[in-house]
Amino acid sequence: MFESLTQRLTGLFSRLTGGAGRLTEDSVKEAVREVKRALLEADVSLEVARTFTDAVKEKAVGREGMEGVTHAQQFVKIVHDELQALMGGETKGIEFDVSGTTVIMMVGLQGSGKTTTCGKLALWLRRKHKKSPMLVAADIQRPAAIEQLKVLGKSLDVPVHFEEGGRPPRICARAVEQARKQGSDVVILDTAGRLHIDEPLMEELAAVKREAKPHLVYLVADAMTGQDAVKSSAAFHERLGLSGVILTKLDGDARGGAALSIRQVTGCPVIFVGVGEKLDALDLFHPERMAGRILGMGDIVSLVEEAQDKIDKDEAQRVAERMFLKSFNLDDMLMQLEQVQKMGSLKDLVKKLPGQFAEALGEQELDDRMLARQKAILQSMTPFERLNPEEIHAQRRQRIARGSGTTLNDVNELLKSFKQMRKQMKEIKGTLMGRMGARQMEKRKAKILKEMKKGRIPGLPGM
Ligand SMILES: Nc1nc2c(ncn2[C@@H]2O[C@H](COP(=O)(O)OP(=O)(O)O)[C@@H](O)[C@H]2O)c(=O)[nH]1
Ligand SMILES: [Mg+2]
Repeated sequence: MFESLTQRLTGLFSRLTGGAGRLTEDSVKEAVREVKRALLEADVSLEVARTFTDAVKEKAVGREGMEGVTHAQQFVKIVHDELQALMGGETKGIEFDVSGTTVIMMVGLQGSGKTTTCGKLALWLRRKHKKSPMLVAADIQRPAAIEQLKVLGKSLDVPVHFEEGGRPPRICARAVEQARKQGSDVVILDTAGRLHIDEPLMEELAAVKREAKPHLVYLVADAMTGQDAVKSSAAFHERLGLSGVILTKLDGDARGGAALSIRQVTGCPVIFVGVGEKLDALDLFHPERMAGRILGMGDIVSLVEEAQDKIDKDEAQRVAERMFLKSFNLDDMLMQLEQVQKMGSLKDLVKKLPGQFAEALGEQELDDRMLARQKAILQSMTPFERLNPEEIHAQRRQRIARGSGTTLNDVNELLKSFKQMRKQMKEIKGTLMGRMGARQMEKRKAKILKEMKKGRIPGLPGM
């Protein structure tokens, strides 16, 4: 269904990937033009295509490079994410009514696949949600329509409510009553359609909505009709307030433009797609999967995601390094301790650190009680002492130990590790300023990590 779009974009991206790798403003321009052309070919309206490509362009131009990812691959990822957003972002599914009986009204033009989809939906609800649905024949203009639904109900073993004569709104309201009595938890109303939208049809549907009070109103639209499906969705939505759209016949040679534009144009999400004539050919609509299918480049998307992940980790590391650059005193140490405690147990905190830090620390070696002890020692110091650690001589240490309920040895240990940490931070600072190689940086970091492992607290990342 999205074949032409997929092929075009895939071709475009392979060309980009084969290039020098750098995505200049000019190459973005060209790529964006290609995307727009592909969208128009898929029968997306000019306006939607323009809005879409503008968003892509804005996100792509000036994007910084990532290690291990070409600019073309980044561009694919941007297009992917924008496609997903265009189609509504998340899979919506069905929300059932708390009353226990959910009434779903199906509307749509004649031949769109309404009646077939009523049957498919009944089957889907029974299979996925263990529901006992009831079908209601509300299309009474054509006797064949009632018969079609009856046959469908029989083949699925689903009860069908029908009445000879009478007004559709009353029939539907009575059916809902009946369903509540007999314990059908979903009622699906198969309403009449016309070849074109006209006022009498809209009047009738509005009356059904008023009297049967459906919880959900789904428009069934034929994807093969492309932009016409989008236009009729907008018209039905304006008049009836749709909960969502079911796009049928996506298995055919539909160019897929409708699936791309309906959300953008009507504000209504696509909920299901029909992908065949058989009764099990109904799927929830997954914008993300659809975006992946359109691009046919799932691997690239995950590759870029991984790279992004790595960048986030690098950022956390940079924050840690920035911490090391400060001139470090006991007040800082106390503040960090308090932050650690505020953030919950140290074990939880470690889980949030980049893998490298977490590994080096080793969960079992962390001791929250030690934190509490160190905090008590620091709090028993005077502000002067915390700012001037070298002034904390023997007598003061005794006092601090007494005041914090610890031993002299504990106080000595804390001051020793503080001094070590400060020394290392000075070294790191020198390293950074002297622009030493990455390997040496790694060594310093490993040393600090070793300190952390012993329960001493240099600047933890993210604080
Ligand atoms: N290929 C395909 N055909 C479908 C799909 N949904 C419905 N149809 C066919 O579309 C035609 C009209 O369907 P019907 O349910 O009678 O439409 P209604 O007039 O809206 O009730 C029938 O031949 C169906 O088999 C679909 O998802 N894929
Ligand atoms: Mg029908």
